[in-house]
Amino acid sequence: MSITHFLDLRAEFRDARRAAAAILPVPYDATSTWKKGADRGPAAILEASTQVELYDVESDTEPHLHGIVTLKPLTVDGPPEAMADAVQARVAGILRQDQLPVILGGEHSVTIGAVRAAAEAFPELSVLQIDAHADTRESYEGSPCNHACVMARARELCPIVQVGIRSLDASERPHLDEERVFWAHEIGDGDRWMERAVSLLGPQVYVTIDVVGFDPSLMPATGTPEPGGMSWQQVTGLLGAVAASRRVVGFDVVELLPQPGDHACDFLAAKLVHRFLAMIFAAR
Ligand SMILES: [Mn+2]
Repeated sequence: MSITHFLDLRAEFRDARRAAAAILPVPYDATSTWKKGADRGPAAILEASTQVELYDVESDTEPHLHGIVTLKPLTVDGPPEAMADAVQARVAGILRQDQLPVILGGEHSVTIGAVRAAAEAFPELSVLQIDAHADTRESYEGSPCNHACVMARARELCPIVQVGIRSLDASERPHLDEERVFWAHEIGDGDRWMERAVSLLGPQVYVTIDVVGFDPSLMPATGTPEPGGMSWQQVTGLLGAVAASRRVVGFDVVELLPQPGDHACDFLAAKLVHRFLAMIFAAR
């Protein structure tokens, strides 16, 4: 099976031995609750990435010059626990090679293994989540590794910061550290919330971006779109502030549910990966 390389890079820029970043597609969708299809997300992002300009305007850089390798998709036929173990092993391998892991979901549960690997490699890790849902249920539909439990698992390992949140179960709220939750309805246009969010993060940061964090006017292509979400400027502004002042040790983009006939959302997700890589490399 031929694979689509992120940004359709020429061989010299996707040499595994020299790449600074490794893209790991994880087309997994077993526990999603409503609309299925997040398993088609990674392929859609890679396909759209072939149309993203290599030059990043805002940073005035070309992130692909650092080398970006696209790995073979990690496919797991099994429960989310098995998938989390498989992702953890693959991400640990990427980190051992001193590469920045970029995981393309798949449903949000793919983050669990990646955070475990990052927490093992980086003792001062924090996790920044951009999402609409708190994802802090202790267990859901019989599994502690369900997509609705991602941040409950992450907060067992390290400090977390949650941004864009606007949907959760009443039972989750008492267990949230509200100092570290940036509700969508309280995020303004200024930078103050952003500075406070970044200040709560430790020196090493793993970032998980559930595309439902964006407003559905911008990103309708996700399983449970929630109105009142974040803008492109808010999300990339926050990511830029994190990249500039913290060491980003890995990130993921999850829960894209590609819609036939709509390529804008696929492109947004691909561009988001490219922009974040540009900001991370520019800060090094
Ligand atoms: Mn989520």
